[in-house]
Formats: sequence, C-alpha cells, structure tokens
Amino acid sequence: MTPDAIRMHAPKILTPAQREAYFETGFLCAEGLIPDAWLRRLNGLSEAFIEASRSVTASNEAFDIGPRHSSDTPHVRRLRALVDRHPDFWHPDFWRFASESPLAEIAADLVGPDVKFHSSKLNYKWPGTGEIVQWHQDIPAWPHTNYSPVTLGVYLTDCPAEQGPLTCLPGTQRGPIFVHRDDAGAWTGSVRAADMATVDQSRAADLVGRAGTVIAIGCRTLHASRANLTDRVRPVALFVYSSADAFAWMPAPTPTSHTGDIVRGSAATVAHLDPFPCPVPPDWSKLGYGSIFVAQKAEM
Ligand SMILES: O=C(O)CCC(=O)C(=O)O
Repeated sequence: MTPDAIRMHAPKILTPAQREAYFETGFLCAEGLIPDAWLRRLNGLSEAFIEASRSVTASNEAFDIGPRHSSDTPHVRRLRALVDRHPDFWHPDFWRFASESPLAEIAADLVGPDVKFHSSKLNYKWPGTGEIVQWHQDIPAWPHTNYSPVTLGVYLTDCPAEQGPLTCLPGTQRGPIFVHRDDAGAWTGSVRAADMATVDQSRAADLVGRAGTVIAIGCRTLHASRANLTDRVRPVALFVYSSADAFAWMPAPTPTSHTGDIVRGSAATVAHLDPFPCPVPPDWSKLGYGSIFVAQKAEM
C-alpha cells in the first residue's frame, strides 16, 4: 500500500500527526503505547535469555554471541528469530506480543489494515564495548515488492542518548537505496563511505525515550546506532511488518515459523509492485546469514 491508500484508514493507536510524521521523516519515536504488563513480561524473558546464554560458547540459531562473551560476563549481541524463542520450552509470548499486543495495531496504522509479519530479533548493546551499528537501510537485506515494510522496536529499558540509541536521517526514505557491499561485491550490511558522503548527516535524529518507547523505522530510512557509554545494557526488541500486498522476492535472512503470517486483516490477492529499483542481496538460503554485527565486521 502507498501512504495515500493507508491514509484512507484512520489510525487506531497512533495520532494522525504521529503517522504523518512517520510518512514525512521515515521514522517515529513514541512513548507510552506499550502496557506495563507487556513490558515486564518482555524484560523477564530477556533476562532469562541472558542467563541462558551463560552456557553458550558460540553463536547458534538462537544467539549471536559477541567476542567478549563468557559465562561470567554475557555478551549476547542478538537473540535471533525472537518469536520462536523461549528459555525453557517453546512458548508463544514473543509471538503473542508481535501478533496480539498494541504493536501489531501500530503496524496497521503505518502499513494499512492488512498486515504481514516478517521477522523479529532482540538486539543488545553492551557497555564498554564501543560497539556501534553503521549507517544502513534495512530493505537491501530483505527486498520486497514494495516499500511498506517497517521495523518496529521497543526499548525494554530507558534509552537516553548516551545508551546507544538508534539514530535516523529524516527524509532518506525518499532517496536512493544503496548497495550494501564492498568493492569486491561482498555483503557488508552498511552503506559505503563514498555513498554516505552524498547524504546530509547533520540532521540525524536520536530515537530516545523511556522504557517501552516504540520506534518505527521505514525500510528505506538510513539509520545507525551509537555506542553505549553507560554502564547498563541496552535491549531493543525489533519486529518487522509490511502491508499484506508486499511479497519478499528473495529468501529472508532469518526466517521464523511465523514469517509471512497475516496478523491483521486479510491476505492479499494482488501484489503491489513498486517500480523503484532495489539492489539484490545474496541468496541467504545458500550463503547463510550471521547478523548485521557479523556483516559489518566482515565476519561472514
Ligand atoms: O540494535 C541496534 O543498535 C541497531 C539495529 C539495527 O539497525 C538493525 O538490526 O538493523
């Protein structure tokens, strides 16, 4: 769906002004939309996963493990395919959050009443590591037939500017979609310095807020994240949705058991094809996908 078609449906959770701000800038940051009970549950699961990571020594299908990881000092960079995870046994809480909480309704406000789920993950940014995420767009990793996909994030704890927030460049969702590869053609998960030099970076906006703040980042919006300068870990749970009429045209990097599920409204009978060109990613089903942290450090 296009923004004009989406505007035909009144938003249910966001204000019209918040939705317009998203269409205008390519991102949104809004506090107070996630009930406290959900936030407590997500934090409880997150803490249980960090505990569970102590017995893990290398990245696997659930954990992306950072270089400083040990049983004493966990350094989990990412919990993959979040909706398929539970520390003890399969449990639908993350999926219930993705499909039944206000988050899915917020997705409908931004992509239209028919909403498809794509993927999810929980990213941690640990203090003292200096880790940053470099400028990138999301859509080159998982191209779709149109540009409705949006990543919705929930900060599980307060995230002030010094705690490694995501940061976005307004208006870049209307600009080029950059190739996220090096000169040899290898996937890097980041925009080349020469391309970033063509972009005005002075208007970068930090997405900061209290625990439970929802962030929305359009799939073409250039974004990055800063180093965590505090002594606290920064967890952000991320969920990708699209209009039901958007179809992925390459294998997903991290498919889940719910990828492609319709969480609001109905499945599309006609695909919406946006002619704006999109670079082709590697075929993740053959190459395998580590994570953005792995790609940006060339550890593929
Ligand atoms: O977790 C972060 O700081 C950034 C995450 C991000 O931009 C991504 O995973 O695409």
